[in-house]
Amino acid sequence: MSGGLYSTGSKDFDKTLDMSKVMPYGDTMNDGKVQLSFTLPLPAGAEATEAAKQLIKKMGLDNPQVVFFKELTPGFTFFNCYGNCMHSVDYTSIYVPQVESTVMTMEETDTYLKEHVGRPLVVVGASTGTDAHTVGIDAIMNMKGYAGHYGLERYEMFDAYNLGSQVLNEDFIAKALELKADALLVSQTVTQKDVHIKNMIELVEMLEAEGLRHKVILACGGPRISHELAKELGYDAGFGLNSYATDVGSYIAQEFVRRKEETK
Ligand code: B12
Repeated sequence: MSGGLYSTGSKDFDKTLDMSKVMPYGDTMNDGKVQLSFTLPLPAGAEATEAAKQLIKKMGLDNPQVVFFKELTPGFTFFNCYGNCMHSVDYTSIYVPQVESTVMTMEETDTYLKEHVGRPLVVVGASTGTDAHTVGIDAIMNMKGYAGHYGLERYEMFDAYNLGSQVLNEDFIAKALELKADALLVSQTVTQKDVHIKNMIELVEMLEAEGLRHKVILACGGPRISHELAKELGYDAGFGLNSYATDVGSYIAQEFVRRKEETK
């Protein structure tokens, strides 16, 4: 994955920057400037502006400034503001578990699979349970792709099946068995009342009961999914915001080969 610890372009800009005390950047290094916006149930005017400033101070920000306000509808005023956040974070102590694979292009993944596996891998994906959001799984799987990244259906060395949304775990597993899936991709968008957690755990339990869990690469994704959460729930990998077919395609290919080598 891109970025990561000590990927610090800002160090080139300011060689004296202390990465153990990172503060927001506005106009000058370490000025602590943050922008925030909110609506107060007050009519526009000097008193409402003062109320906004007092609120910003109570949030712990120094030097509150209202740079824009507009009464949206009588009695409700929207504010754009600045303030200085004088806290800092220690970037050098941050560790975020991430999927361990090297991101390859579609062509590189196809070549890698031709060389190391010699047959297309079967990938079955769906937005499962009650989740009706299809755009995320489509972004990963659809032929036409998303944001300049072709989906897995476009890859020569993946046989990709997108089952769509609201696919029950039992139907998902039945299809995986029928198609002899090498990898399963679960998309979860709605997280209200932790519905995604229950659904994702249920799938793992059902796969275990069928004796299938260790036979497939099980990955999940969605706007509130992290690799850490995925691992906690019994998945092999998790992909969050701004992930693309190249990320998960590379991961599946490399993980499949890793397991193949391990069982030799
Ligand atoms: C479009 C949309 C809908 C459409 C969905 C249509 C469709 N065909 O998909 C409709 C109108 C049906 C809908 C319904 C609902 N929605 Co809605 N919806 C959205 C919206 C506006 C956009 C989602 C989207 O398409 N994102 C674009 C895609 C590309 O991003 P993505 O899903 O994050 O996918 C990327 C990554 O996460 C990752 N990824 C995703 N899946 C996977 C899977 C794998 C394997 C991998 C590797 C990666 C991966 O890769 C993708 C590309 O980078 C969001 C708000 C928002 N702006 O995000 C709300 C939102 C998701 N919806 C929400 C809600 C609450 C609902 C409803 C419950 C509303 C209601 N009360 O009825 C219903 C739920 C219906 C249901 N049963 O699921 C909330 C969810 C809040 C939460 N934390 O749970 C949101 C955040 C809106 C909000 N702010 O309240 N919704």
